[in-house]
Amino acid sequence: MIDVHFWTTPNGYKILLALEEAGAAYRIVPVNISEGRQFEPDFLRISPNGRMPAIVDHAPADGGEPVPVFESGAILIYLAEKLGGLMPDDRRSRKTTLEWLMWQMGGLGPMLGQNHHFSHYAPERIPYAIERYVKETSRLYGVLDERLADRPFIVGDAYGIADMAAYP
Ligand SMILES: N[C@@H](CCC(=O)N[C@@H](CS)C(=O)NCC(=O)O)C(=O)O
Repeated sequence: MIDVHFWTTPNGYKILLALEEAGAAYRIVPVNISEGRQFEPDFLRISPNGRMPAIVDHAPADGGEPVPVFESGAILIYLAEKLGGLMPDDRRSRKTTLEWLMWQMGGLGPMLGQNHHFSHYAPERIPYAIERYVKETSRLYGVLDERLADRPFIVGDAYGIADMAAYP
């Protein structure tokens, strides 16, 4: 059984997409981030950065102690390696999957996060920040559009963890 420490955010949904796609058994452990549950000591032992999602694999492949994993990209790779079928096996396609997963983790996710923050939640309106992140969001969407112009999925012809990271 895999515990998914989850709240209803794009990073959280990445993990549910992977588990559902693989048909894996999992249990949701809610982490209500608007109540600050991500800073509770029990959760910080699993996810030291105080952010969800995180998982705990209670049946790891080596039969040892439960395995905690934090950071959605690391969780997707862990699940792909454990469950199979979520990432291509050949080295070249695997390399491409990791490139696009890192692109999402380092670019698309954080930049859209900043965009939404400055456009919708910031206590004061800062035109420079709004313009910067709206422009960067637009550029990143352009990169993704270009990538998907002639293929159904980000890597090859199979739905995989790069798509699961980018979609939410
Ligand atoms: N790089 C992290 C980002 C996780 C993240 O930002 N999680 C947000 C929700 S989507 C969170 O826990 N926010 C709580 C807070 O900001 O205190 C990942 O991909 O797992």
